[in-house]
Amino acid sequence: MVRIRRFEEACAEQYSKGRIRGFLHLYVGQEAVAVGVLDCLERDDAVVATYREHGHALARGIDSARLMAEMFGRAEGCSGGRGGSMHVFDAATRFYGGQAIVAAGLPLAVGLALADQMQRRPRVTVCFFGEGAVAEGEFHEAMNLAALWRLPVLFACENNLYAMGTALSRSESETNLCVKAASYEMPAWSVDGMDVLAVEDATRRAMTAVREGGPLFLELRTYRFRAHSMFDPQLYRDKAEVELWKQRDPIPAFASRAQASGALRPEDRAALEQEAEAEMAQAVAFAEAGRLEPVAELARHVYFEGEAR
Ligand SMILES: Cc1ncc(C[n+]2csc(CCOP(=O)(O)OP(=O)(O)O)c2C)c(N)n1
Repeated sequence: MVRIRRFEEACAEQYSKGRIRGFLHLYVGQEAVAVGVLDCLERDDAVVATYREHGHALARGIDSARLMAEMFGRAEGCSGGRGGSMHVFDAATRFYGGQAIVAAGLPLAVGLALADQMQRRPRVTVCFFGEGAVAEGEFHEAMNLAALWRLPVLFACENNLYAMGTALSRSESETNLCVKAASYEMPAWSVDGMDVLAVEDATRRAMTAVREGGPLFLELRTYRFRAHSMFDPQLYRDKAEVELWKQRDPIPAFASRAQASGALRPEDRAALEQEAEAEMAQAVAFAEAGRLEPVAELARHVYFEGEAR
C-alpha cells in the first residue's frame, strides 16, 4: 500500500511538471482494495482493470520503473509507451488493462474466463471496475453471461461513491449493488474496502468459491481521497466528507493494527516508507532516461504482425 501511495504521489508531481500528459486518475485512498484482492491470486489468474489501475498493476507485480516509463510515454514502458496512464498492459503477469471506457473490461473478463473454461484451464479472471459501471449495458450483459455459463470471474466493484461528479443515488434507482448482482443469481458480498485484512479475507473465500462454482460479485466500499482526475475541481463533495474518510486511511489503519499486535515496529514502517520513496525516485529517473518511439514506427502494432497461433 505504501508503494502504491508513493507511486501515485510521484505521478502527481511529474504531472504538474508536465512530464506526464493526458489524463491521470489517481488511486490514493483505495490501496487496500488492490493489495487485499491481488494478494489472493495465483500466477496464472488474469486481471482486468479500469483507467484507475496503477495500484492494481503494482500489486500484480509490474515493475514500478516500467510503469512510470509508461506514464511518461516512453518505449521502455510496459505498454511500449503507447498506452499511458489509462492503458497499462502486461502479458507476462496476465494484466489486461487499463480500459478507458467505463465497463469495457467486464465483457473482456467474461471472454477470458470463457476461454479458460473451454480449454479447461483452472484459472480465475478478476475484473475491477467502479460503481459507475453498473449503469452500463455492458455490466448487465457480462453479469448475465457469466452467471448463465458459470464462468470463473470475480467481479470486484470498487464503490468509491462517485462516478466522476455523480453520486450513485443520482444515477441509480437501486443503490444496493449486491441486490443488482443477486438478480443474476450470483453470490454477492459487501466488504469494507478501507480494511486490507477484511478485503483479503473476503477475497480468499471468494476465489475458492469462484474456482469451485462460478462467478461472484464483491462490492468493496472505498473512497478516493483525490479528485476524479487531475482536471476535477471537486464541487460535488464537501471537504468535510473527504476529511472524514481520510480518518479511515487504510495505510495508518493497518499500521496501527500491525504495531499493536507486535508484527510491525515503528522503525520498520519508517524503513518501508524510505524504501518506497527511493524506489519511486529510481522509477522516475528510469522514465526520464527512456526514449520516445521514433515517428517512423508509428504504424507498428496497428495490425497484427506475425504468425497467428
Ligand atoms: C462509456 C463511457 N461513458 C462515459 C465515460 C466518461 N467517464 C470517465 S470516468 C467516468 C466515471 C466512472 O466512475 P466509476 O466507474 O465509479 O469509476 P471511478 O472513476 O470512481 O474509479 C465517466 C462517466 C467513459 N469513459 N466511458
